Amino acid sequence: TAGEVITCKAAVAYEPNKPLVIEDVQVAPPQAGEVRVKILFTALCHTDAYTWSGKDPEGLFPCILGHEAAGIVESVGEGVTEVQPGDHVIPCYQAECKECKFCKSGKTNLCGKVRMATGAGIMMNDRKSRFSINGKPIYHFMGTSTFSQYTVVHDVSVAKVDPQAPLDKVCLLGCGVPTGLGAVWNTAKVEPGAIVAIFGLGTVGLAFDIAKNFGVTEFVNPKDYDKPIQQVLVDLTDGGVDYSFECIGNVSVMRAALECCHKGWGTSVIIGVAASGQEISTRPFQLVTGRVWKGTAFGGFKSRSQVPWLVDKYMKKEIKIDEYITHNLTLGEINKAFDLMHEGGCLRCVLKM
Ligand code: NAD
Ligand code: AHE
Ligand code: ZN
Repeated sequence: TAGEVITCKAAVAYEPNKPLVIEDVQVAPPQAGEVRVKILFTALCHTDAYTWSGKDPEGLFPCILGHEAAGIVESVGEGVTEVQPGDHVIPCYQAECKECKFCKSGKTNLCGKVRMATGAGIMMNDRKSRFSINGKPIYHFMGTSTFSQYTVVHDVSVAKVDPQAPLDKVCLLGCGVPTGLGAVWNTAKVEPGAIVAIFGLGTVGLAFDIAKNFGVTEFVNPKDYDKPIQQVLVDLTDGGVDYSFECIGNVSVMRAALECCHKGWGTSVIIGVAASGQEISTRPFQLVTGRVWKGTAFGGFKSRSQVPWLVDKYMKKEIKIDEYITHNLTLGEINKAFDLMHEGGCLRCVLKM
């Protein structure tokens, strides 16, 4: 089928918040610098729900959402050298070209090469989509669009991984798990013994028993107190936490996460994605007195270089993935999977394509 249009099933978001529709979509062959991937498993991340909600300024409709997945290369376009048909891969919404100003800086994992295109739902080469239904284009999403049995990605947006790795598990290394791990290891650089506060135990620990398996020792419910949560935490920790992480996308919680940090050194990392128009605020005095406010995308990991390394770590049982997967459904059940996310009834749900 290389060089030919493939017709396959995909979940199409036609309008904000309207149920996704499973459609037969046409997926064009990969052009120069592009890779067509047969997606075998995809998980759902809250960011998919966020864009679907219509609050993402980069959200475009109709589109094919999805960015946490794993699959096998079906065919490659001209000039693609780093992957070939049959390779097992994880699509990477955060690209890594190794030659742009960002990649060469050594200071960030953000890559500039295809960012304009991935934000505009198109491919760099001809500024068009590779997805269509009866000739009508459907936008890409985050350069990945994994809610489709076949997708086309830029070659700088795909990581080749160990073919022995179970794709129904390592698909989570496309977003959620690296983001949490990297926020701790790369962005905050948390040291052993540090006091850490996590706001939003969603995928990373919704149920108390589950969070305990991940090493959480105390659970504080803001609703159990009259004082603001930042004050509660400062009192509980002799002046504040060493590190805090906001994993919700709520700007008032972001403020609390900064303000519960210890004077002089406490660092707060923003992971949650907040809607268009939302802004963060605090008294500048919070920063003057040594607190640090940071953010992270994909946990600061360089995607193509480090996703294969994370897969190897999982294979050596040095990082957990299985524990995050609470549900397994099929592509046809995708709306049910989003319902589960919104009801808070799951951590990650993996869909078999
Ligand atoms: P999730 O839905 O699994 O988890 C969110 C959790 O926050 C839920 O358990 C929810 O109950 C909890 N929550 C909501 N409001 C709360 C409040 N006021 N106080 C305390 N808890 C609250 O979502 P997820 O997939 O883990 O993603 C979390 C956030 O991180 C989202 O905003 C997502 O878009 C973002 N995200 C960012 C990156 C990045 O690279 N920066 C990567 C992945 C996800
Ligand atoms: N279009 C959104 C951007 C949302 C956002 O910040 N995305 C994160 C990844 S979330 C993954 O679940 C990210 O990588 N940001 C860096 C980038 O280049 O997009 C908005 O709100 O505008
Ligand atoms: Zn995500």
